[in-house]
Amino acid sequence: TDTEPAAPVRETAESIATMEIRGAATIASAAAEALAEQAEAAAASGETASDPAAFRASLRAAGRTLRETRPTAVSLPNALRYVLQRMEGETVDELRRSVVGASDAFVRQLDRAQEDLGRVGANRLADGDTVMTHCHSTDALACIEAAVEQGKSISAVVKETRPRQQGHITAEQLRDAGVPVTLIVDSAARRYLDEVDHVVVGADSIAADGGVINKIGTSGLAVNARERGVPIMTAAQTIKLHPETLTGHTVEIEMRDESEVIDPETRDEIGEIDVRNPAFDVTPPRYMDAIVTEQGQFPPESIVTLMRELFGEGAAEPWAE
Ligand code: RUB
Repeated sequence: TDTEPAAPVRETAESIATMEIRGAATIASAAAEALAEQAEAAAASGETASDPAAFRASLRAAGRTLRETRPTAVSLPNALRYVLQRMEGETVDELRRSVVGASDAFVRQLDRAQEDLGRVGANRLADGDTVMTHCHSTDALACIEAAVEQGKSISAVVKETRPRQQGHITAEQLRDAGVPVTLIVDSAARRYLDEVDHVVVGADSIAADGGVINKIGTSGLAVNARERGVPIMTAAQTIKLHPETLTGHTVEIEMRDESEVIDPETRDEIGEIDVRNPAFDVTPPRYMDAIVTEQGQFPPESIVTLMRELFGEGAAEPWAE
């Protein structure tokens, strides 16, 4: 019953795995778009064009290929779930239209949610504030950009975020938004917290207990921010809520290759050591002041109520064979 996904799906999956496409929201919309491309390809080719069951199987196979790219950002399976649960129809053409329609609707909702969330988060920022950022989060940037659009003057201290230096992307985007940026190495964060009014980060997943899963280093930053008395917020659309954690599952933390940490050319000179490269960590809810979503802001400990509302019936895996 398995079908090889069409080329655009394989390309998107490869780009997610290699982090050419990265960040939880961006991964989610790329995955939804890839399913629409699979639907178009399957409706136009060979056996699937005239066989609704084969068409459905090819969409599920595409879902599995996309699901297997990276494990931590729950926005990816949430995107696949959204689109595949709306796949319906008797004929291949009906099925195709339902998938393409659901994919479009998902991407539109994602954009709208980010805008709404930005306005909510901007309310936490005051004119003249300096914010500190970690990694590159489009949800976190939406809050800062909305504050700037409201006429507030905001400046930023941007952590470079080893090993992949996503902080450079954040620095560039903030600069483009007219925000004065100071770039620092990660280990300088505590020193500069004294000059900062707010820490703003994103999330790859939010657990039912309010734990925030985000780029490695977020939890240390949160502990330091608390110690310095600097408020810290997570900007995360509700597609970052991790449904399986409602029933006690933990979120898998991606371990990436050691070549991101240590240059393979000089690796041999150091000889026999272990290198570990976890991409994410968990910030306990007590170190996070607020989770900002498109549905308002929540103390982390109360996010479970919103999760039950949104995923009360549990999370099916519509991509399963
Ligand atoms: C990105 C990261 C971001 C979240 C949120 O990690 O940790 O903070 O994904 O981003 P990576 P967004 O670079 O390893 O993908 O708000 O854009 O969804």
